[in-house]
Amino acid sequence: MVEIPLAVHRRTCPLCEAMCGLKIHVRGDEVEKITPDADDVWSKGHICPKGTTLGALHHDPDRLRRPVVKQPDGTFKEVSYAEAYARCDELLAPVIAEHGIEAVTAYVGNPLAHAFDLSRYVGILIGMSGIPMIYSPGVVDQWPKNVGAHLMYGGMWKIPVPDVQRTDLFIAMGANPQASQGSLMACPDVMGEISRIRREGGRVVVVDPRRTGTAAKADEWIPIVPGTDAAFLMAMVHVLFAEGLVELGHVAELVEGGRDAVDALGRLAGPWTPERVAGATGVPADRIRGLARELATTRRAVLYGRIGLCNQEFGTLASWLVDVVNILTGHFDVEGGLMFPLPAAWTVSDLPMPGLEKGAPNFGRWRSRVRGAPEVLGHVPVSCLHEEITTPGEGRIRALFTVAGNPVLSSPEGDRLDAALPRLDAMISLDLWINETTRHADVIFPGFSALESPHFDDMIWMFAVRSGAKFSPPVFEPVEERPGEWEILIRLAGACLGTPMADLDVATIDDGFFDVLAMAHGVDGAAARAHYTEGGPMRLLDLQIRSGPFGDRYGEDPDGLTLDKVRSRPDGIDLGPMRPRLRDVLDTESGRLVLAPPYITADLTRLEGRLDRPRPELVLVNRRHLRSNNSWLHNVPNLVKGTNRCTLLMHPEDAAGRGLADGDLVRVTSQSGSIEIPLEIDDGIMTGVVSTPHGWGHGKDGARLAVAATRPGVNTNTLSPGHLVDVLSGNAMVNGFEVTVTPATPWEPVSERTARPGRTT
Ligand SMILES: Nc1nc2c(c(=O)[nH]1)N[C@H]1C(S)=C(S)[C@@H](COP(=O)(O)OP(=O)(O)OC[C@H]3O[C@@H](n4cnc5c(=O)[nH]c(N)nc54)[C@H](O)[C@@H]3O)O[C@H]1N2
Ligand SMILES: Nc1nc2c(c(=O)[nH]1)N[C@H]1C(S)=C(S)[C@@H](COP(=O)(O)OP(=O)(O)OC[C@H]3O[C@@H](n4cnc5c(=O)[nH]c(N)nc54)[C@H](O)[C@@H]3O)O[C@H]1N2
Ligand code: SF4
Ligand SMILES: [Mo]
Repeated sequence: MVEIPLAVHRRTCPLCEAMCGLKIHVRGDEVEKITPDADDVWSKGHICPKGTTLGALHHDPDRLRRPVVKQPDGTFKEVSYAEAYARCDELLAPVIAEHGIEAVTAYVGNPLAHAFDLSRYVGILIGMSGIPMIYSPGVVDQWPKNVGAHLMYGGMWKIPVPDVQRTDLFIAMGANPQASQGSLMACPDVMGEISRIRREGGRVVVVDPRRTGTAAKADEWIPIVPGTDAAFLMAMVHVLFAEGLVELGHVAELVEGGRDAVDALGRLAGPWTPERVAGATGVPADRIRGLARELATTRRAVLYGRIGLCNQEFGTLASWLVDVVNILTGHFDVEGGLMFPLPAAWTVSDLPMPGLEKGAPNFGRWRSRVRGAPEVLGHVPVSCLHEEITTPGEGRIRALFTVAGNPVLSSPEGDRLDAALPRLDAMISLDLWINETTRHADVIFPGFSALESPHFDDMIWMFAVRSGAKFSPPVFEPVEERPGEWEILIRLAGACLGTPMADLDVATIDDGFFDVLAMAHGVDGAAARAHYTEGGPMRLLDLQIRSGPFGDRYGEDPDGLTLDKVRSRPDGIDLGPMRPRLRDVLDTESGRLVLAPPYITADLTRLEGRLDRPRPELVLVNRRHLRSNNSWLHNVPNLVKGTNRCTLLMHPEDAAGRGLADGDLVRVTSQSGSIEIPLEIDDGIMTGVVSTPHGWGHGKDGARLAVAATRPGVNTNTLSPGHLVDVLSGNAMVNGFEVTVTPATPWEPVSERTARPGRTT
């Protein structure tokens, strides 16, 4: 027998911001194993359990390989692309003819940030089709940071990141890199950096209602009452001014309004003494003072805030204050502090959003039809989507595109969206699986598996602690010749304009898109196109690299980067650590940093109201786990085996007070809904706080996720009240809302200890 030779491919894992280099060991068509690539210039051998599952994802029999169309009996049938296109035309035409493009919207999900074809070409779907607005999980994630960046630095994606590799004091609030591997802070092996900081005599502090995996490896855990971080940080600002610790360094000369603006902020912080906030935050006044002093007097130090500070009642205030505290203590735009990364390939997201190019917050330019929610940076809360589908009247949403998303599980009130989706006249999805959301689609177009796709991280380098570039060619050719998702996106845009999908001249539109993006970066598109024999995402990526900050500008700088050069270095190219570049970054109307945008500081009045509000007996916060990725890795046997991770964490005192025991099935109820979930007693969570993971709630009829269905878990977003948002950004407050916990269904023995899958009601 002839032995099939082993091939080892090097590529970057697309699953999270750590961008780990992997070695894919392939024999024939089979992935034998996946190991870390120790030579990867960026990750140097770091990897997590998810990275080793790209083979399982590729081989997953449930993964779609061909388009599917919903049949009258509700099942899906595999069809040719031509048939799928025809069905889309048939579905979209009457909706648009009768109700206009206003009746069409799209939901674009998280994997876009990791997939350069999707994220770039979704711009065509949105821009060309005339769809007036779209929905995304950005408002259950980082919208507060976008608002702050827009107002302070003049661009919603100008988000500074902690230089964690060169700092000696790392204070993390509302972030758990032990699970998430870092967020809006792309760094390989954040936990390794945390060990390094401590080994070298520095300190790591975690401010979180839960003693997370990160807190367990830190020097100190400061428990904080959910939703009170802004008050905690205002008190830190107070201390900095009161004790003469304000020192902005070189940033001082770039602040709009200069010293007066800084002084005005000091006056604003006057009433916010640590004593005043101690009760509400649960953090002793001395500890707030101590931390402010420590941050101010440590030369290389940084305060980092992430999703726990965004997905909460005062998301924008809290996120803004993280930047402010770093700025006031001289830890901004300097080594070891908060800095602005420099990606080698610019991204589409750095283009100004129409209508928001510069100037004052022209938010609230329109409102959602049903709830009247004001638009912020083009978005309204994603929880509006279900009512926009179900509420009759002019402007009702009748057709929906979903691109790489699962809003039934990931959006607040996802259960209501689940009930609303069957009311659509047309639903067309791009996804690799029939998930809880796409099961409602009329047509699903499959993407390629990660191992069938070329890869270059799109937005992630915008948040990377070092500049660099890595390109991974596909490991496998797709079994059949089929169009990339970018092409489907273009064809769908055409269909919205009345051109049958099959007839659309994709190449011409692609050329036009290329030219527009080239022009925005000072390149003559037509001349640049002469360099290529083929269009599509690879051509665009080359443009982005060549006209980027390290690029060769099509020959002007022969030493500059091109995609070919990046490709010739399969272990990646390191382009060095972050450098101070605030002056280049600032793009506000005055060209200066706006320290205290009035739009944001106006919300301090609301925060004051929070201080005296009685604390509910129990509030809910969310968590992530290393072996999970939002909603979509639960079909991988290796990632879901072992103990059930979809549990409610509760402090032993809270459990005892309710007569609950570990493993009991409990009912959690909020003002929005209720779920049943097994209880896990844990002294690592504050009293008065319980925690659930999101992304569970599988096992729904019609979804095709056989493994996930055996361990479905429950959907925590059934509990998330859609109307609870951070008012400045519209970002969902999925953390810190009140819940009650009682024994579940009385007809079941509550003391039974087996972890049972939960149920949604
Ligand atoms: N309660 C609560 N809710 C939350 C959060 C929370 O902390 N708490 N977190 C929020 C956050 S931060 C996020 S980002 C969202 C995530 O919300 P979503 O983006 O809606 O959900 P995902 O689970 O990431 O679903 C991604 C889908 O994309 C598909 N996919 C993967 N790769 C590709 C590809 O290459 N092409 C295509 N077409 N599809 C692909 C997967 O199969 C999966 O179905 O959830 C949010 N929801
Ligand atoms: N393994 C894994 N990795 C992931 C993901 C995943 O699902 N699984 N998702 C990816 C995505 S899309 C994102 S956006 C990132 C998110 O990455 P992170 O921001 O690190 O998110 P989490 O791990 O959820 O940690 C959030 C922490 O905030 C705490 N928290 C909740 N409410 C509050 C509060 O009011 N104040 C404070 N101070 N803390 C609070 C929670 O207890 C939790 O420990 O992770 C990414 N990486
Ligand atoms: S940490 Fe895990 S999921 Fe993230 S890039 Fe690395 S291997 Fe992939
Ligand atoms: Mo996210």
